[in-house]
Amino acid sequence: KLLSHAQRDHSCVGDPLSVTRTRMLLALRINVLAKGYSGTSLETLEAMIKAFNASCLSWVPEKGTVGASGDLAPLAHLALGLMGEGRMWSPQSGWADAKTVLEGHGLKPLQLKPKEGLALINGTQLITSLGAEAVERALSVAKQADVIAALTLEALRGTTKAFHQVIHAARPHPGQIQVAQRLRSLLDSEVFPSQISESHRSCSRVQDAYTLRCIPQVHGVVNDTIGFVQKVISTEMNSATDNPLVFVEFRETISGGNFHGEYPAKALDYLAIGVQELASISERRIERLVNPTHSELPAFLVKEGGLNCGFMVAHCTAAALVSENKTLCHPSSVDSLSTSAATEDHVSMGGWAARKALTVVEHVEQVLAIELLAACQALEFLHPLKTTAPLEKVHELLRSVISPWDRDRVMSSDIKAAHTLIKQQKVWKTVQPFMEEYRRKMKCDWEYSSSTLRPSQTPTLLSL
Ligand SMILES: *[C@@H]1O[C@H](CO)[C@@H](O)[C@H](O)[C@H]1NC(C)=O
Ligand SMILES: *[C@@H]1O[C@H](CO)[C@@H](O)[C@H](O)[C@H]1NC(C)=O
Ligand SMILES: CC(=O)N[C@H]1CO[C@H](CO)[C@@H](O)[C@@H]1O
Ligand SMILES: CC(=O)N[C@H]1CO[C@H](CO)[C@@H](O)[C@@H]1O
Repeated sequence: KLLSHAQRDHSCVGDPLSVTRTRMLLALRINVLAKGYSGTSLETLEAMIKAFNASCLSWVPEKGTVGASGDLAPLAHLALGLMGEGRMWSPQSGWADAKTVLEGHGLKPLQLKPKEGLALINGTQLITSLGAEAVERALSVAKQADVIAALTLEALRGTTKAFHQVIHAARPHPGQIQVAQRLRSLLDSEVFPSQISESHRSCSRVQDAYTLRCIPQVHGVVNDTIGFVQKVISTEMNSATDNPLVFVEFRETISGGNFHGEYPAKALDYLAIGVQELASISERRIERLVNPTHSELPAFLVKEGGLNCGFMVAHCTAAALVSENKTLCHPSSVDSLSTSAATEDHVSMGGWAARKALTVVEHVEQVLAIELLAACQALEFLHPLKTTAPLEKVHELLRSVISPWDRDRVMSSDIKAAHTLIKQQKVWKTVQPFMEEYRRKMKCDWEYSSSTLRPSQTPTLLSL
């Protein structure tokens, strides 16, 4: 009774989830029920799979879960559509009355049997479905951040000394080692000669500012953070998170607390905090690119500075996004408000953690898109000197969709186009074959770790 109440109570607010996100929500809910601990009938499960197969997707507002008794309100909306109530979307019908949409696909509305109401709505799938998207996009942007940072380093004529394997073997955090390897594979002039690097080989600079020198340390911990969060979210996605759980083998139904969202909530707060650092350090590199004192290039990367603002405003955009997302990194899971007349007296606020994490990841993509534009623009001023082969390819990739900044025009379409390249992982795909080539050539280097560090092996392989 309580359940049918919750299900029919339109207690969520806000914009509806996109249909792709609702589809993920439904997929994860099906995955939980398929584990067999929820006491649902096969018939109900199959009806849900049929709806999933036909992409019949309920109208689910995105706000309104405290992430403790599962994501009750959003999942109730998901169930409501499947029961033929409220609104529903399908590719054929668009948004329409749920019953009509189901019937249009030859599907019958769910008729819930005992316990099934609970089984449909008690679990952490909203947090987890949004969280999984945030993790996937974070994985993609983090790899590409290394490539974009390498471009900036070349454009600023930085040194690669700080990426030497022995430095990282002496502090062997896996992500740090990984990022340093990636940077070497993009910048090692022994394997991929760079005319730019050659042009300043004899300069007196010993070390660069932190935003260049410490890329492996800063991007490295982001890598490891994403790895940690990915593990938590994967476990969560493949768990029975409703309550009570039915154990057929013991003929027992036991009440527990698997619906509590603290695990994914904490992990997603941590994801936002981790990934945000990529934007934070990227914005500082953009500053170095547009500031002639640091770059020794034309101010704001444009000729005739009196007439053109160049990248001045794009830098402001990046700074604004970074600032917004700094606020969004305030952890939501440190909050808890008692609900359900003090029975559900500690909650995770994981729904907000997931939405925030996703927003931060999107913003990080946008800031890196601006750095990609600025770094490629900076390279224009170093022509005819060329950078390394892999980075030249990235420059070509960008130039295949965006022309150089000769004089002021509307920049938002450039940022959007660069953002699309990042979202489609094109920057990564462009350099991947070169990284593999490098890995083959430097087999020993790639497998270097602190345990194999011996004086005789030290800098023989590379003269970075
Ligand atoms: C759903 O689609 C999958 C993949 O096409 C298919 O194997 C499965 O039988 C379908 N399930 C139902 C219940 O229609
Ligand atoms: C879902 O989880 C919470 C925890 O048990 C529990 O209080 C409740 O019985 C379950 N169902 C609903 C509707 O809250
Ligand atoms: C996001 C990402 O690039 N993850 C990598 C972090 O580092 C580990 C260990 O080197 C890699 O296996 C991951 O692919
Ligand atoms: C609010 C906010 O939402 N911050 C920025 C961080 O990332 C999201 C995604 O763009 C952007 O929409 C915001 O602009």
